[in-house]
Amino acid sequence: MFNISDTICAICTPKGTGAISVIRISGTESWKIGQKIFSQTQYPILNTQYSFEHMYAQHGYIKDNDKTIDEVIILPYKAPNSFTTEDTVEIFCHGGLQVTSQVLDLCLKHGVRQAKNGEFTFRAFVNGRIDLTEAEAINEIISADNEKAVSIASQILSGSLKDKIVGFREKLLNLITSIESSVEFPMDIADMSKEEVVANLKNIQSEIGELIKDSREGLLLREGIKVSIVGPTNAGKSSLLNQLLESERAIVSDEPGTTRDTVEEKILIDGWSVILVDTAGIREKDSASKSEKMGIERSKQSIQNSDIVLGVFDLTNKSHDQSEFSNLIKDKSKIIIGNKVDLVDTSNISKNGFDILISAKNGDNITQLKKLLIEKASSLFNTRHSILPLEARLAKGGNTQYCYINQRQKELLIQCNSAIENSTDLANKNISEDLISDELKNAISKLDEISGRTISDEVIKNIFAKFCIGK
Ligand SMILES: Nc1nc2c(ncn2[C@@H]2O[C@H](COP(=O)(O)OP(=O)(O)OP(=O)(O)O)[C@@H](O)[C@H]2O)c(=O)[nH]1
Ligand SMILES: [Mg+2]
Repeated sequence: MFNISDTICAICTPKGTGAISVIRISGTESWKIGQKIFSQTQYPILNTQYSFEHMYAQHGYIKDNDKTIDEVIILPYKAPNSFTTEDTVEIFCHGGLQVTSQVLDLCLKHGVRQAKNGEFTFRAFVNGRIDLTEAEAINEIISADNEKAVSIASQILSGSLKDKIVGFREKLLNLITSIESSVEFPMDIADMSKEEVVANLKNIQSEIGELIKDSREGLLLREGIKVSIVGPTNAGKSSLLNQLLESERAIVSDEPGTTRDTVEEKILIDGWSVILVDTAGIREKDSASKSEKMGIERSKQSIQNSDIVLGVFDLTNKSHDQSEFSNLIKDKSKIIIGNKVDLVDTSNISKNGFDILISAKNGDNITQLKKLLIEKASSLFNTRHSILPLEARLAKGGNTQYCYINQRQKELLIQCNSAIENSTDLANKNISEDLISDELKNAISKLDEISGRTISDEVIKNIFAKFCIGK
């Protein structure tokens, strides 16, 4: 797939102008090439003799023979103490498009190959510095668009998932050893009874089951919590969307039925990624036009697809009846909002049935609404671990680490658990130990695909293709 004996190089910083750009060279030839193209600044006072040293930054010039290309800082790393575990050189040059590509071209001229997407991380993986879960976490950190997604990925990068997978693997291997030795030495006292084997398998299965169950939460944190703004026409839904976004994103008008299609926007509230969906007002279909009816159908669909519903009602409109909506949103986590509080005398309003009274027009109580929304969002999570502060997590019997698996890992864990289930069935039916241990080996092979211990080139290619060049 990738030739790992070549020396490779790439620009590691984003394309464009900036204060500095970083060019990384990795492989056996990297120090030799670095030394060829770099000339150290002469410091007469220090009178130093220049040579490359691990993690010792030097100031100087990148030169193509006598022609100076740029003034730079160069930083060599000696194998195995680098990102890739190979000899590596990083050049910090000025961040112009032209100058950066000239430095890169000079490296290429000296026989280095341009790195492909994710090739540096791939080397860190094949050279055993990180496993595949950690490689995937690096890419997640780079692409994360909210604080929570970064925090999940950093936990995994620090080995939280790797440790779990290694733990499951060890337990399954021990069981295989125990089962196989009872076949080879049947007269010996088996170190585990059939009941014990089954109980152990059930434990592993349930630990894996927890990881699978919690993956939904990871998705909410990574991709954002879907919040639909629904209610009767003219209640102020689009005004609320605009108020939350702090921009005039949706059309607001006093004409009922203004919003026809759903309008979706992502915002960050307190480090949470929230996908807000403004919907068409729901009213009797008889009074709605054909396109509005289609919009109403979409609103209903949006309610089904959302994690939280904001039900908006106009406090000045007596016909805004919440009961009509109660069926539509009964199974949903929701906040019922009385809007246009600026137009009513609050002493005459019964707060009954409303969680909060706001003015979407002038922003009254919007900060409190955001707080309520975050409380609702937090309640979607398993209090045992997740995003709670460490102390709260420990108080609930959770642990210091949490990890949310991605879709690829989830599919493999489901397959792993079904192989464990099969082996439990076989054990319960007293079917041959060989078949039981074959199923357990199959379960281990799924764990090995997660960590990358054994995995097809095709899957590796797909994973690293998602990385950018230079990573
Ligand atoms: N005074 C006052 N007027 C508001 C408030 N919120 C919305 N309005 C007004 O109510 C009218 C309807 O507002 P929209 O935000 O378009 O209502 P909507 O629920 O999106 O309406 P549809 O898209 O037709 O379903 C507009 O004239 C807004 O200016 C509020 O809090 N106070
Ligand atoms: Mg609207």
